Amino acid sequence: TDTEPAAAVREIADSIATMEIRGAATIASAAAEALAVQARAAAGGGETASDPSAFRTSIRSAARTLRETRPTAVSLPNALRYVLQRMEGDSVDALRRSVVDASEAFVRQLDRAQEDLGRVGANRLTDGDTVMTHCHSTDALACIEAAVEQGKSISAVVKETRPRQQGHITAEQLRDAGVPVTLIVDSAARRYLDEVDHVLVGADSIAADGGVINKIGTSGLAVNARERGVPIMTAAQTIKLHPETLTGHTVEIEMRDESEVIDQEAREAVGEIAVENPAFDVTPPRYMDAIVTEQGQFPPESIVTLMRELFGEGAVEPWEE
Ligand code: RUB
Repeated sequence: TDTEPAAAVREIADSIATMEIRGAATIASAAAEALAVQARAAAGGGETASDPSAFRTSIRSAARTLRETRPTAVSLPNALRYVLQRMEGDSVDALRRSVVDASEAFVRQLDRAQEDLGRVGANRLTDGDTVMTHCHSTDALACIEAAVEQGKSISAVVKETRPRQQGHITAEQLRDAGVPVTLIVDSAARRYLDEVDHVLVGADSIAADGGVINKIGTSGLAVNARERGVPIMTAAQTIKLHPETLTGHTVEIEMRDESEVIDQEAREAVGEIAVENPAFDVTPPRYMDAIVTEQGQFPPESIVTLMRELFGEGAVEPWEE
């Protein structure tokens, strides 16, 4: 039917679902770009070209397909909201232009926000500091990279991050930035906390109460860091703020396939047991020292003020008809 998203959009959605495209910021820019792909396809010929209403329907349908890929990172629906709220015009041509422009503006803003946030986070780091990381966060890496650019010498203890081992990506990127890296298994984190000056993580969503939703294991790391007296910060652009939590909604934690945890042979050997694989957890605000955004750093308890300012109207869902 004419509301089926373009094949190229389906491909992007599949890449997000299979985690070829992953990490909250990267997912957000891929989703915004996918809407531009859909806009060009829908305006490119066939019956939809002459019909503004069919054009809008096809963009909303593409947005729904993208929305359904992964549930936890709010940057994804926030990216779709940003573009859809700027879709306007009386002709297909004007509509297409508005979607493509909004998509490009979103990606530009995202890149700028990450740079600005990096400088804020870097100010918290001192020459000679060692930072412990969890998972792979482009926002968190921006802080370390900015500190290095400021001439500070920083080293890193990188948690491998089971089951998908995104820590390997972090290790590689830090090495490329000239940061000495020590890779450890997740369960060694507490032992190494005595040797680090900061814990630095990213976020997939930030709730109105200041709760930080990030890769599974973040909350345990935060509790251990507090116990060891090591400050922990989350680097999160404001597109990670979850508007629906303003009205009491909770953030859905993605449950992924057991095959990420246990291979088929081990699964057969172990037999009738349950295997669970939650991808994210919630760190309560009292265990987080600071949320670093492109608008400055905030104690988690005060993030709600910024959230009201940016998403005061609550969570609109412009992809619904
Ligand atoms: C990635 C993850 C990252 C955040 C922030 O999880 O938890 O810490 O998404 O990343 P997954 P960024 O690998 O399951 O997508 O700062 O790049 O937005």
